[in-house]
Amino acid sequence: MAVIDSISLASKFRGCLVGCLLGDCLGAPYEGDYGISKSVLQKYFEKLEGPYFKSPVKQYTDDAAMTKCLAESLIAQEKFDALDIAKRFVKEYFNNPRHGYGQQVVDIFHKLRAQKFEDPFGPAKEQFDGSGSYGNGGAMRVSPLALFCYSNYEELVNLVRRSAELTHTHKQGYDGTILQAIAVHQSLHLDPKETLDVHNFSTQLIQKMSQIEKDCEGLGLDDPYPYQTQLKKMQVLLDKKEDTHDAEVEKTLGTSVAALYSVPTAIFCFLRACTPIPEIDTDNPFRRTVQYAISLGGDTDTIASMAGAIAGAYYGYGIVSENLQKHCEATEQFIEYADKLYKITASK
Ligand code: RVK
Ligand code: MG
Ligand code: MG
Repeated sequence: MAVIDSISLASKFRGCLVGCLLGDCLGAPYEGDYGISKSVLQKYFEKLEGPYFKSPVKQYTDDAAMTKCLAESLIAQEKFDALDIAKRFVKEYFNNPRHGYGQQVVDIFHKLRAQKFEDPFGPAKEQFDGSGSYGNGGAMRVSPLALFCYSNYEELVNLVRRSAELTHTHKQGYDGTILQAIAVHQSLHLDPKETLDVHNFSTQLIQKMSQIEKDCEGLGLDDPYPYQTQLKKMQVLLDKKEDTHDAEVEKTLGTSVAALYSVPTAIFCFLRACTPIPEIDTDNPFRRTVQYAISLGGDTDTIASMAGAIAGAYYGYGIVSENLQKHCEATEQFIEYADKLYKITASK
């Protein structure tokens, strides 16, 4: 297994899952807000970061709850087992239905339980009159699978799509999940001690998505390549000399629960935050990523969680402030998942 020169891969695995959890926990209080004041957010982070830990601990939402299910299944089965994952989603939901799940996805959990898991992929196909969900629920939970498939890109693409299809059968739903997983995967393979080539990172994503989106060629769709379109818009924003206003980011990339208007936004947050951002006062690019993602408003828990997972996979666990971690419910549990997934992946 390849080892990143200056940082251990085990640290990157931890960074990814802790980043995912932290973005969810810290972003959740702002979910659905718009025009969030940068100075209020600065104070929020300063208070959380210390120097001393002060309670309360922030609760996670559906994003981390479903990530947990996926991690636990991969660890228990040591393989991708769709039926086992579906059962864990359902059990987790009925144990704690108040985790702020997407409005429609809960129908699937009820149907899966009613049909006794006869066809784990069946109920998702019936969502939205058969068109399937294009929400970001597949993408928000995918990190453990990106870790599990560290050494096998082909397997990653195939398994990630199947993992999404348990709840999201709309092409934009599962392609957004694939894009998020590819972004995490690319981050895992890069050395954070070398300067991040932002343009190359996004160009590689566009190239990979051209393979994923090619099955819509010739179907007469308005835009058969929606993710490539969004990623190209993202590149234009990143290449701009002057600073991009938040309103322009929100208008161009989006901050909604739709995967198409949130996954590229999360990737943008990671890439933009590797250099300083006005009104975000921190030297720590991981914290900057999460703080910036929340500042854009809208689906803050999910965008911060996805951006946090990509950033954590790039920088590694050592960059994540201890006090920020202490403010998140289940940090220890997520570290344990990362370590177990690393062991499984390293032995494959
Ligand atoms: C609340 C029309 C569609 C659609 C389609 C819209 C949590 C619906 C997490 C739906 C995440 C919403 C988020 C979410 C994750 C999707 N036609 N509208 N074909 N497909 N929508 O229910 O797991 O926060 O308005 O499948 O993807 O923190 O209610 O759930 O932010 O997207 O929810 O889609 O949601 P769902 P999800
Ligand atoms: Mg949530
Ligand atoms: Mg959300």
